[in-house]
Amino acid sequence: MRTDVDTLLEQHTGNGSRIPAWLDLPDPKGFKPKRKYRTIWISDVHLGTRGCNAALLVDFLRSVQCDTLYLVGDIVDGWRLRKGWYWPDAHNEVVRRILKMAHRGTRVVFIAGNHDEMLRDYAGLTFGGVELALEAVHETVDGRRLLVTHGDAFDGVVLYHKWLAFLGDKAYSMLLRMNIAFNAVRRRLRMPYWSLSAYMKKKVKNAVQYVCSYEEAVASEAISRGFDGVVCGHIHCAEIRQFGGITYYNDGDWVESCTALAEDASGQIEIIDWVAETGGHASDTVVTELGAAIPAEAGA
Ligand SMILES: [Mn+2]
Repeated sequence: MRTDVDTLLEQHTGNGSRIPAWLDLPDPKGFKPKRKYRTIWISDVHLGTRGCNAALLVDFLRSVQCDTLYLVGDIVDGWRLRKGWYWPDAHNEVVRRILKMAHRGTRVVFIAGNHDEMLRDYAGLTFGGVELALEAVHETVDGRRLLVTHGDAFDGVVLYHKWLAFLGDKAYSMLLRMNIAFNAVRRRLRMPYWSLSAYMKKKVKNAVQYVCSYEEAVASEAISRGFDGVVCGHIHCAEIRQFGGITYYNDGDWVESCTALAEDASGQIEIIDWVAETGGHASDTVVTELGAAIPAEAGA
């Protein structure tokens, strides 16, 4: 099926240039001056799933500017896509925005997670300005060395042996589906996004215990390897915590909580909660890099 976006893309790509012309188009109108950061970390976007909050993520990425952007794994959900293709235009818009940031000089490092493990074979290569890697070492402006890793490798060493064993994989998928349906109703009632699943996770005692032992496992790895800190994702739980001499950072996710980590010019790292900052009023439409408005979800 042809869409308006296809037509626009043709107008902007069929000119024989070596790269797509949309990379050089100015940003769509209506976006505020960008907040400047040295570094931004995001993970667990899960493109290719219904749970992905692509509209909020595009809004966030358009609102910031950074020297380095780390994509800390599970950006594309290969596990979901293997079961059947699901790729609304809004998910393309996330990809396009990231490529545009790379084109404009942001260093983009993509660390493969477990849901996009198929990309691990390509570690060491660069696609469209995006460097693929298994892990990375980030040096903050104040000279601290941070290990950047998705963090799924630590599932096995924690108490419950498997992430979300407290509910079981099926029950967790069901909870995420409930979260999508719940928020679809809230949107219709013009109520802001509110994560049911993130709320449940904070309330279930075993989940809280799991998160704690996971954080400890990741932190002890960073200590044994001589780092000053570690940045990871994977458990969809944004956090900054001190373990002895090292700092544990988790950038959260864009399925449940819509959070990122950002380092400012002085080396301070903070959690950005995009639902809290924007009121969670996700738009039904996403403005594309070409200026067209498209539905935020497939079939919306
Ligand atoms: Mn993961």
